[in-house]
Parts: sequence; structure tokens; C-alpha cells
Amino acid sequence: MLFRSWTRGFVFILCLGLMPAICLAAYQHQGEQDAGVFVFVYPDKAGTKLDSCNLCHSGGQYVDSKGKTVNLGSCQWCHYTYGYDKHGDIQETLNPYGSDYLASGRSSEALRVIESLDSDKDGYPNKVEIAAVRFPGDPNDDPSKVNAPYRVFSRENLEKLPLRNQFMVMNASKSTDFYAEYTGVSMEYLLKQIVRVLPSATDIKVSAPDGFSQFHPLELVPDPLLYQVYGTYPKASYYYDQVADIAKNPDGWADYSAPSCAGRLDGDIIVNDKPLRMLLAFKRDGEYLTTGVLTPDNKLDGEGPFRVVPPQKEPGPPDQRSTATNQNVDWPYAANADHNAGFSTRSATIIKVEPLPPGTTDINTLEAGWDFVDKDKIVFYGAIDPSSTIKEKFNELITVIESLDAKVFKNQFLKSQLRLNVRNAKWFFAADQRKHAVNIVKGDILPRVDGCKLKGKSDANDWITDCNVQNQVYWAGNEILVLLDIH
Ligand SMILES: [Ca+2]
Ligand SMILES: [Ca+2]
Ligand SMILES: [Ca+2]
Ligand SMILES: [Ca+2]
Repeated sequence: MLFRSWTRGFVFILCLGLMPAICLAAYQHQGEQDAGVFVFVYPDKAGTKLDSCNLCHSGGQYVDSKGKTVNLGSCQWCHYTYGYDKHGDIQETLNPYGSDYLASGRSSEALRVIESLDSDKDGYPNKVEIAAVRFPGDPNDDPSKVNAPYRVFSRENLEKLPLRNQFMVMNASKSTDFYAEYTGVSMEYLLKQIVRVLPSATDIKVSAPDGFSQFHPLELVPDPLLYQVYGTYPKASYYYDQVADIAKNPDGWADYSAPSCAGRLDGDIIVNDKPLRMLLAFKRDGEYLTTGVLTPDNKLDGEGPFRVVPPQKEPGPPDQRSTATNQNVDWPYAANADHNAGFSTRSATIIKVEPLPPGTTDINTLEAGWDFVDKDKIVFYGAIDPSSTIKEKFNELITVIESLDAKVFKNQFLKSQLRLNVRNAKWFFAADQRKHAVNIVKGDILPRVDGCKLKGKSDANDWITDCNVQNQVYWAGNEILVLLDIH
């Protein structure tokens, strides 16, 4: 993916300093060493959320020209502070764990040495955090946190929602520009009506399994590099030029071959049924998007099953490739042109709605990798309505209890009693009586399984005597409790 021609979206190459992880593909090409060191020392953490830029690099924020604070994820923050030209100080992008790693010699030995430290000072040593798949450089993530609420959708699910067709330009910096008609669901509709984002939500981070990721604020911000989720995008004209047309000129840079281009003339106003919006697209000119695959040289080929498509904020013509020697054309490469294609995540499988609700952490997105691409699935998680996750967790807990050997209970009746308590809590939650559900979890479930957690052995009012089983039920109940508190 390093060789995608997405200049402005191309932040990953810059995260190479230390142990990138979302930048996986990048470090493999650029001789980056640190991610490999981490996976060498912690082989079972390969592909987990720790195997990413975020392990050592932090996000950041800056105040724009209008006084508004803009939050950036680790890769875009790196780009902002360090720059494509490496003008900045890469160390400014390091989190406390990354700094400790660097200070200790930046080697596998260094990772071992800093295991006993609590780099981010959240009370949990690095070793304990890594074992629990929690970030050792982020004080807001620790082993007590539970997975954030999530929803998984298949393409079939999305096809049943109101769909939009958008004919638009995809303007790239280096690769071929093209016009096409994308079909999909408005991202705003999905977020508001289907996953129901919490009032606290501010932005989304879209990721693909090749390591590419993009940050989009929900509301419009003045920064031309940030494409907002909510609201409409301006109407555009159709720009046609024979010199640009790759079908007419071997040195051209724009592809006008899509069926939806037929009959259009240079200068025509592009009319869509509805105003342009950021789309979660799954079709292009009537065909399902070509499923993304990683080529042997680590490039992403294809764009499906889902592509997040932002229209241009400042409509303009497809401009010449940045790499072309002949810029003496009508539409030469313009660095400040709107290269929306570079901000369009191909084969998107993960949409994180930020900020994470209190008490929650990033879900382990390992499963939402290539497997999701192959199964036409996408996951939303973070600041979203937790209801469906809570229901699932109640069901899981009931299944766990049913599967337990009656011998781990203090007496033969307590297994069915514990199961009944969980079912009651679930019933109240489903009946929209969240408070009752919380009271049951707090008063009639957790106290029956908390001795081992509190004192290292089962206590007088515990129903389960075996500590391993107790802990399993306790943490499952605690997870439900944290999720019930999200609103
Ligand atoms: Ca820590
Ligand atoms: Ca931490
Ligand atoms: Ca272009
Ligand atoms: Ca107890």
C-alpha cells in the first residue's frame, strides 16, 4: 500500500520512526525494525491491536486557524508534526512506552527491560498490560477496561437500507483519476439511525486490513485535509479533456470509461438524485466493488467489499499526476487541489466511533481483518448504542453458566439460581428498565462471584467456589455492568 498514489492520505510512511503497527505494511517495505522486534518478543500479540502504530506513537491535537481544536489519530498526527519531509521531531509523536523503548536501546532486550515499568503510570506494569492486550503507553487503556460496544454488518444488511447513487470524481495525486457512480449508504444515516452514535461522538476512524486508516470528523471543519461525515458536499461539474483521457492519450491521467460517464460533456453540471454525502459504498457502476487482496509485494488490489467515499470539498478537475514530467497541460498537478481519492479508505472493515465510552477500550480488531473482507463484513465500534452488545453479553453469560459443572457451585440449586438472576437482569434491560438490570447485576450476580477477586478466595456469600470459574463469571458480569453505564 505504500505505493498507492494517495499523497495526502499517505500518512503511514511517516509513522516509520518507531514500532508502527497500523503502519504494518509500511514498515515491511521501508526496513522499519521496531514492529518486528515487538512481534519477535511477543509472538502471540501479532495482529492484535498492540501490533500497530498506537503501541508507541500517540495521536494529538492542534488548534486550527479558526481556533477550533482538531484531534488526529497517531498516523495523521505523525504526518502533522513530523511531516512528509521529516521536518519535525519524531520523538514528539512517541507515547511514554515508545519513549521508554527508545531510551532503553530500541531492541528486543529493551522491551524486556521495560516490562516491569509502568510507562503510562496507570497503575499496571507494561508486562501486565501487554498480556491483557492493553496499551502500555496509553493511561486511558488498562486491563480493567472492557471492549467497547460494537455492531457487525454484512453487505446484505446494508443493502436493505436506503441507498444512494453518487456520480463523482475520484481525484488522486499520483494514480489515475476517474469518474464513477458509487452506490451505498450515507455514512451519516448509518451512524445516526442504525448504529446510533452517542451524543459524545466526535469523529470516526476508518481502517482497512492493509493498515491504511483515515480520520473523519463528524462535523465540517475548515481543514481542507479533513472530510466530514455529516452534511452534504458541494455540487460539481464534469471535467473532460482529451489530453487527460487515458483512452485517447497514452500519457493521460483520467479514466472516463465508466458507463456512467456516457453522454456527459465537459462543463456539464453533475446532477445526482440527492446531494453528495460521504458514502459507505459497496457498488461502483452497478457492480459490487472488487474484493481487496494483498498482492505479494504488499499492495492492496481492489477496493471492496466496502469503500468509504468522500466527495470533493472543493470541486475541481482531475489534475495531472504529481509524478508526471509533463505538467504543461490544462490541469497540471496542483498540490492544494482536492485529492479526495487519497482520503477514501478501500476495503474498509473497521469504523471506530470516537471517543471510546468511559471504561471501555478498543475491541481486538484482529478478526476484522482479511476475514471480514472475504466475508463482506464491516464492524462499527466505540461511542455507539451498546444495546445489541449488552444483549449478546447477557446471552453469552447465560451460556457460560449453563455449561458449568454443578460441582463448582456451593450447592446444587445455585446454578439455576445464578442463571435465573442473569435472565432477570436481561429481561429488565430488554424492557428498558436499565436501573433494575444494573441493580440485579450489582446486587444479585457480582456479590456471588467476587470473593476471589477481592480476597483471593471465595467468600461467605459466594455461590461459586472455584476461583477460575468465579473470575470468568465475575469479569463477564463486570463487562455487562460497564456497558450498562453507557448512554
Ligand atoms: Ca501502565
Ligand atoms: Ca495503559
Ligand atoms: Ca489527479
Ligand atoms: Ca461475595
